[in-house]
Amino acid sequence: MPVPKPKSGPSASISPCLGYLAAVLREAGHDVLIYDAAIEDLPVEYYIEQAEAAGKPFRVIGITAATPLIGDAWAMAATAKKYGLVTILGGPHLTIMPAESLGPEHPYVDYTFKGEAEEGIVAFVEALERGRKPEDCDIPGLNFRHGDEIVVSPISPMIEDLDKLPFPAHDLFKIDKYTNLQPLTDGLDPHARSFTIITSRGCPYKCTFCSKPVTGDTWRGRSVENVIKEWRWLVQDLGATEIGVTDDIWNLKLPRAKELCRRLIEEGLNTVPWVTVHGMKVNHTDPELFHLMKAAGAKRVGFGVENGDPWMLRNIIRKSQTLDQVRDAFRWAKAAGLQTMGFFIFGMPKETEETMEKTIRLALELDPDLANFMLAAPFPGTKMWDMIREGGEIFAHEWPDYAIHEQKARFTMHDGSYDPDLVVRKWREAYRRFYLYRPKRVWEKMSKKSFWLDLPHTLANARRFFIGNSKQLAPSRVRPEEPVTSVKGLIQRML
Ligand code: B12
Ligand code: SF4
Repeated sequence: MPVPKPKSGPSASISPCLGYLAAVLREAGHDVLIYDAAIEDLPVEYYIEQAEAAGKPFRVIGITAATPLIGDAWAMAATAKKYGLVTILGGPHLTIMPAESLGPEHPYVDYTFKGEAEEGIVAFVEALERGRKPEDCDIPGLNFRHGDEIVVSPISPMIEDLDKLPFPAHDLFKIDKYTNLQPLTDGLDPHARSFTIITSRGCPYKCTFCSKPVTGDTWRGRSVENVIKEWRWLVQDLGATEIGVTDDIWNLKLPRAKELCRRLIEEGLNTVPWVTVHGMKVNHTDPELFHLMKAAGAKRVGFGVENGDPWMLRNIIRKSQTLDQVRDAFRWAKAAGLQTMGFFIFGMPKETEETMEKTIRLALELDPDLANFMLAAPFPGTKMWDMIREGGEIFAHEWPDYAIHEQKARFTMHDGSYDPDLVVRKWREAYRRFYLYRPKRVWEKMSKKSFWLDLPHTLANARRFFIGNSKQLAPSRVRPEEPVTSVKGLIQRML
């Protein structure tokens, strides 16, 4: 097939699930190709046809998807089906909604998988190899059609001893394409070779916006030695220049977190900067941890702050942390010389102008290097989804509406306590007040070389954050919008 003109892929981070699944399959003797649509220049057909031409056609395609990307997963499965591949979908969305993708509108999906699949995927592929139907092989987590019925099996058991797993197949990723862990890392190094590492799985907390069926209620940590071994591979053999720790909560056990830092220092692995991509839990920190992290090479730490109102934190978000703990963590991290990121959520149920104002003020007070204000999204499988289904209405009807930067008011509540348009306005105001209305911050940003190198991207982001478009308002407030065609126009609109 003709080779399409390469597109320049956006920066993205290595997906641990693809790495782990590829690793166990490779260990079991299978040939594996990792295709990460986020960075690939060529469509998946190209690789399928190339393998066919080489006389080693692929037989199975496994596709992973979080909720906002499920439509892309369906499209890829449909493409692969045209070439006769067996298609299986797994990942967060399938763990929560295993049956949806097996409905009659998705005939190209053969199987879905619920839960962790390091054991299941190997059993699945081996069944096919032996000419057996995987559905006859009693594979926990595997879901399939049986006549007109959809059979959903119990979730695959969580892997207790993570040290038994091979390291993710980091070497199978096109690492030159992963130059930036994700937008939130703000281009620590625009030419980085950015790897990710996951030192633990799961989280015992129960935040209401979090997809708990995916993370599980328990925490399983890898041993420090096992983590160090993988870290050494990344730094010494694969030339990592930036590492993202992507655990849900890597610092749950404070002594273990400190031990990991000490070992990184002892091993001389502290030369490569690392960041906690997904945030640390503030109530499992102390000043010593941050000093050790700094000495161990950490550059930037993120914290889930979520809201500035103690009642919201306790009763609606159920974050199990206090504002004092938030303040302490930021103070200690800054004192240790670490850059900080704060994650804030706007528009949880019961949110009012006053609670959102408190969130903005808290962000200004904490003054992290990066603040990320997110609009609350009621993902299926969360407590928040239940709350809104009981007492409100969800506007987001398509799964892509749940994506990170789709700035829409996604729901309202029937008791009249919630104004979705106000939520969107306050959320935009948060960005303006944090990033624009403080001359010192604007100057800091503009004096960095990376700001000018990344200007087109920055302007595109600014336009989305500060202006949005008419479709991004709640249905009751749709207004016509004039296009912004110049920097001057952009600044005028922002102000
Ligand atoms: C790392 C991470 C990221 C990284 C992604 C890195 C990457 N390229 O994959 C970044 C920071 C970019 C990110 C972004 C987002 N994330 Co995120 N992220 C995570 C996190 C913390 C860890 C994921 C992970 O690597 N786990 C370890 C691996 C080994 O487990 P796993 O991914 O679940 O994979 C296992 C199984 O699911 C299964 N499996 C997975 N894929 C497949 C495929 C097949 C074929 C099979 C058979 C099995 C299978 O087997 C795997 C091995 O056991 C999870 C939380 C969590 N604990 O899952 C949230 C999580 C996945 N993210 C979430 C969300 C909401 C997002 C965002 C949408 C953020 C937002 N609010 O808008 C964005 C969008 C991501 C996108 N483009 O789809 C939600 C997803 C909810 C949902 N319903 O989809 C989660 C579950 C967080 C939460 N608890 O709510 N995220
Ligand atoms: S602390 Fe993080 S991972 Fe744990 S439940 Fe809350 S949001 Fe989810």
